[in-house]
Amino acid sequence: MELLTIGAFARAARLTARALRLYDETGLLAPAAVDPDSGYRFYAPAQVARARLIAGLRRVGMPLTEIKAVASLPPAEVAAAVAAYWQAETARTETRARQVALLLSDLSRGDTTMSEITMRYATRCETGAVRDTNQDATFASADVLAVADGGGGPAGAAASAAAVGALSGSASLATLAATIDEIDRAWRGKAITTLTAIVRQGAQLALVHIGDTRAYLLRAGELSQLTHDHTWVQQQVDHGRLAATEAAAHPQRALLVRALGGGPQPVEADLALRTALPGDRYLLCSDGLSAVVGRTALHTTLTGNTDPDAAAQALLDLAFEAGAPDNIACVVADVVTA
Ligand SMILES: [Mn+2]
Repeated sequence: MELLTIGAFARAARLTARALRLYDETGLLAPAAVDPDSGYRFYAPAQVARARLIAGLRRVGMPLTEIKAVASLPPAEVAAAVAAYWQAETARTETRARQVALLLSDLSRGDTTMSEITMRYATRCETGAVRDTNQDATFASADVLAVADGGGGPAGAAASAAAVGALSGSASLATLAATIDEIDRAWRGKAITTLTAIVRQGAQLALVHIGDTRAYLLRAGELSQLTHDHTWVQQQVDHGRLAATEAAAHPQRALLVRALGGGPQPVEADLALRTALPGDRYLLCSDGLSAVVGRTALHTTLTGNTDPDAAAQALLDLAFEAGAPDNIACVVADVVTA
């Protein structure tokens, strides 16, 4: 068998002489012979197939150690090994793509902590003890939390379901205003609904609010009400015409001054941008909870139940203890590190 010079072999294998020297040094492909005087490498024609395989694996980016393992397999097993390598590589790429997206999102808002966070959440949505139908709606995922309280006739239930449903899809901070506008126009003249929702992008939260559903934040042991009721009585309180205690007992306390579908003008939503901190707990609820369960009881219950599901259930139980005169919806969500 006639041996080939490194140059002739390189041409046959479509490789460079430099690559062949590297494969020799790393033990991937040893020459068939080395001239003891000149040090010239010589290859056997039968080595071309292995050299081409190594070159092909290098082109797809396989590390040298893996190439060594694949190239020493029986020829029948090589294809399956390459397929398995590519499957694993694709999964790694997808993971990296998600991490890059998170990193870019952190960088774009100047956040240097770059912690990955997520939400642990629980929801309750019940008709209560007095009403015949449930016109409240909830939705929760790691990225969207929402409660809505429909009204204005039998279509109220459909309106609240549509409002939380519109956010449940592909809600993003960029499209939030357009989504709100669409719901508002779709329901004008048909039914109205409140909406209090949080849309998360990384550690950035957008809180959007219309009506008398509420958002509360439990942070470092303190409970804050983040939303301002869009009710006629709250407006009277704001204008100094009514005391807060009178508002709570007022016969018109449920009268809304802003609601989705309320028209004729496009609705004005309150929007707040917040930062999600691990340890934060959000409560979103309808007036069926906040009107009958006082702030102190909310605070105690949220503090006393570590698990979101236990907290949501305890809040629901309190509403029932208070007679559950209205539909009750709540979402309890904890910000946690992923
Ligand atoms: Mn209600």
